Amino acid sequence: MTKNTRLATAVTAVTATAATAATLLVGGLATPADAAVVRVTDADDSPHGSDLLAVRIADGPRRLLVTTTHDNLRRSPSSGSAGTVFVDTDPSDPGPEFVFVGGYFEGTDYQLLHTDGFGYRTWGDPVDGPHSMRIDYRRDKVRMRMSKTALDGAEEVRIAVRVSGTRRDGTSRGLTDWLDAPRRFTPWVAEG
Ligand SMILES: [Ca+2]
Ligand SMILES: [Ca+2]
Repeated sequence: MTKNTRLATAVTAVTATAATAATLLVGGLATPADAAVVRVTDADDSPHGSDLLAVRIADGPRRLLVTTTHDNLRRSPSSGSAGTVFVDTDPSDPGPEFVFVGGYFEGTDYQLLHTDGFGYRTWGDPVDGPHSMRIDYRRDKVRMRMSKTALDGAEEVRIAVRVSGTRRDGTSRGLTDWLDAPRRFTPWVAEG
């Protein structure tokens, strides 16, 4: 069994479990039943409320939903909490093709951009396609939603996630938290 086959088997197993769980949640379904779902957890390893604890990817034929769970999200701008989701849609082109950036406190905005890599200098024009971000302060969750039109119709994706925050004195050193490790992508997820 090749590495990719093992990975595909694991992802399929997760999808099957998610489908079973989804059938139990009658009403109020946030995820279409035809979306492939993958969950990844991250350690309680940042002293800041933005600390990333889990990421859920739901990849369907019409949209990609990325839901992140944090330690404690606050409305106050003093938290400085923000997140960046790098989306890789093309295995033949190294690095991410899209980047979704958003502030996690009240009054901030979000944007989906084209990119040619992880660094700010490689970020390009805003994407002309439906996307949105919603913050649930009670459950400490952020949901980023990208239509497949916006993602150039990508049929499989993988993501890397980085969050950050600031202290009361405005400093932010040591408060950056990546999913798993810096610039590390999740396994590829093929749309359900
Ligand atoms: Ca973390
Ligand atoms: Ca790529």
